[in-house]
Amino acid sequence: METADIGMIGLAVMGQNLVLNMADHGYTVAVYNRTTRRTTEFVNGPAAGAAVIGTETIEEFVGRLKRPRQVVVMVKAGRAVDAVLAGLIPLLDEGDIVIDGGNSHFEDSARRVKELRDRGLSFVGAGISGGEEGARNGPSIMPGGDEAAWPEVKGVLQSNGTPCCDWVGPDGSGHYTKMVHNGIEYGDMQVIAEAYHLMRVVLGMDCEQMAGAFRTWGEGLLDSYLVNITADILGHVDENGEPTLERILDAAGQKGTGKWAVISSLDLGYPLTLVAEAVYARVVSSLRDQRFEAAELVGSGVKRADGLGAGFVDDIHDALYASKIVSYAQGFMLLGAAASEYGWNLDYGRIAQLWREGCIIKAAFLDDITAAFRRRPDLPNLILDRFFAEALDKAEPGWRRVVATAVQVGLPVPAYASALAFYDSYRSKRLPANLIQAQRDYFGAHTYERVDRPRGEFFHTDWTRPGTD
Ligand code: NBP
Repeated sequence: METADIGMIGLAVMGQNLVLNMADHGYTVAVYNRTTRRTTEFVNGPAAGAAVIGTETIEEFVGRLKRPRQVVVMVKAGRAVDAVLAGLIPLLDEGDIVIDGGNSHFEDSARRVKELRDRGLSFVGAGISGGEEGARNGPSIMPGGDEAAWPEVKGVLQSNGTPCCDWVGPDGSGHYTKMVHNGIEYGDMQVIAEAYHLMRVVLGMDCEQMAGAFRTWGEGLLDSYLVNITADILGHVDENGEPTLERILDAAGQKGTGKWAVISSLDLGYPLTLVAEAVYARVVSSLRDQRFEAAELVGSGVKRADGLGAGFVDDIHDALYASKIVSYAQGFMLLGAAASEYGWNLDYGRIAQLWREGCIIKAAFLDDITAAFRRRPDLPNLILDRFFAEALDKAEPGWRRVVATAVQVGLPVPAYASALAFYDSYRSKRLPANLIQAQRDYFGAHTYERVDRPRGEFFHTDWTRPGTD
């Protein structure tokens, strides 16, 4: 009976494409899906003629795998993964390896690493990005968990020929990195959407003109997958020759990984403000009926601004680029905070390279991030790197003009504005937090430190009796 090098559980869009990719690279893959019809259709359809073995039961599936077994699980994150593991684990033997390639929460992955280790098995939580196209032709893969498994699974995970898969670290660090990637993806999409909104409303550009602007940007500093697909989207016309984009309802969906990143940032006490704004912008967009009611009641003040020349398109470019730098600076800060909290030793320059190809946030810009971390591996924030400091300095005038103009005409730019607020806060020697401390001390005797005393000495004032400390 023919045996397989590796097994895949879960044959929805990601599982199917990963199987075809592995088969292209010389691996024989056994496949299993809860609903057998999906397996049959896949084996007789897209996988016909490929080295793919369809199985109908989990027992048959496990029996077809070479030992030590390697099983990739590609099902919906959460309970489905636990359900699959509950059926799979009792059939496995010591030394077998399970790779969860779905968008699992990093805490679930950390738990599963321990659970499988206790049973003599290895668990790898591997975040995979790139969607259907990436899965088929070479995704970005962020594996973490039981490091002993890495030499065993490295071959197949890196087989798609891209450098965008390397070991991240222990526990749930692979899925944490994927979560931050997804948060950054939310941010990248929002900063692009704000540029489109400004061009469309404030400058009155049509889709063809906007497509041209994005196409030009995609050849420069903003060279990235998302900017390039935005040019394609803007250039797409329907059967009547009308822009397809204009027909799409302006209410954005989400699956939750951006929210997870923001929750983690709050838990760790680190700012991820641009991603948070991007998540909330989707939420506000989805409140469409309320937006209409409010527009009727108080009016929608957005208007085209006069007197803005072609230079304003360059300003928008600079606002986008600067905001993107801030977003990545915050994302890498968060990775650093997680590494300290969970005891991971992460190579940030390498993580930037994992995102360089194969994933949704792939961009030339990631090479600059790798270079910054190669210059200083413990860089606390990209803004402290000379290259990015200079880039922000150069972009700042246009960035400010864009935010100021948007505020004046009433067009929301939450990502650009919050990024600018973070940039201004982060480089402030003095913030108004002294007043916040005084208020806290006034109403709650929370005490405060003083500028003229060493850190760690705490003072309390009786604020109702002037002249006392
Ligand atoms: P889905 O996330 O849509 O999940 C569908 C798969 O999960 C099917 O194979 C389904 O089996 C299986 N499944 C479910 Br639902 N509940 C199950 C259970 N209790 N036991 C066993 N199997 C169960 O698939 P996908 O879009 O291919 O994504 C797979 C993973 O990859 C997810 O974690 C996703 O977040 C992640 N991801 C997706 C993308 C993307 O672009 N789609 C990109 C990157 C990562 P059935 O056929 O019997 O219902």
